[in-house]
Amino acid sequence: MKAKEVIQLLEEVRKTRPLIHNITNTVVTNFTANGLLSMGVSPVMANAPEEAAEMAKAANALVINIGTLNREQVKAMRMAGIAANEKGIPVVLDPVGAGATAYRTETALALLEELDVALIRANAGEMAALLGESGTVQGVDASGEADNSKIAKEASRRFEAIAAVTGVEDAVAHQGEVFIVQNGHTLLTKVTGTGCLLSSVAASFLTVQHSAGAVAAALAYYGAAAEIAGSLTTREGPGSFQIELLNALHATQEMDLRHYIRVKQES
Ligand code: ATP
Ligand code: TZP
Ligand code: MG
Ligand code: MG
Repeated sequence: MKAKEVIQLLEEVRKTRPLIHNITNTVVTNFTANGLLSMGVSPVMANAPEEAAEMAKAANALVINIGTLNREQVKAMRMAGIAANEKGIPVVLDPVGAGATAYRTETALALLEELDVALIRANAGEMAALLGESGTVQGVDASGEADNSKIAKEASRRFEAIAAVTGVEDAVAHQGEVFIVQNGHTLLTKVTGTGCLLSSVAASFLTVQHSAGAVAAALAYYGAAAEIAGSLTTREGPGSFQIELLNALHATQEMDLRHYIRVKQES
């Protein structure tokens, strides 16, 4: 994938300024909202079953994140998901901690069964857990080495959705297409919520183009922003990196992306 394609999609996202409805966890709510604002889109968080469907109807994409789920929130996820499907906007599922407890795995699988999900974005351990493989999740983090491309292809087939498996290299698979995104920075693993924010960034790109390529572009833009932030803060560490990541999501323009984007396509 050429940097030009990433730039075009990013510019389109910024121009249309989509509203992203997030039903997300209590750890990352503020960081997700600030990250989306930084990149130039509008976030809204709405968790109550009383308003979830109405908010989804007003939005351009819905992100369902099971990081700190409870019964009421799951009810809201279902209602919002059904409303989003009716409206035809993309629904993104981030199955945080799937495999760590049965409740998380079962809830994620039930949502995949009930809703038309456009994108599942997870680390390798979570995605493997959804596929019925165990032993690769520690809390909300992936543990050990994994073949992200293989897992993404399998998940995409099984759940009939775009599947993005992130880690050192990210793999995005759908309908025979596989993108490998090589952008990123190790400090992303030292700040909580970087995966959750990424899921919402990917949802923003899906509002302008429903494709695996658009998801790969979102991941490349995000990874490039992380590299820019990392280059400014390697000596300072995760605290400064978190701030610089927001700055880079905001400031990253054509010239930066031309220099950084590394996306391969598998045949
Ligand atoms: P986890 O809960 O395991 O941290 P996550 O949901 O936070 O997973 P990650 O897999 O950490 O999601 O992906 C978030 C971002 O961090 C992605 O852009 C990914 O490419 C990047 N990333 C993750 N690990 C690394 C790494 N070791 N080196 C470079 N980039 C990484
Ligand atoms: N515990 C429950 S949700 C959450 C933690 C630490 C945040 C996970 O964020 P990410 O983006 O998956 O690292
Ligand atoms: Mg992470
Ligand atoms: Mg995560």
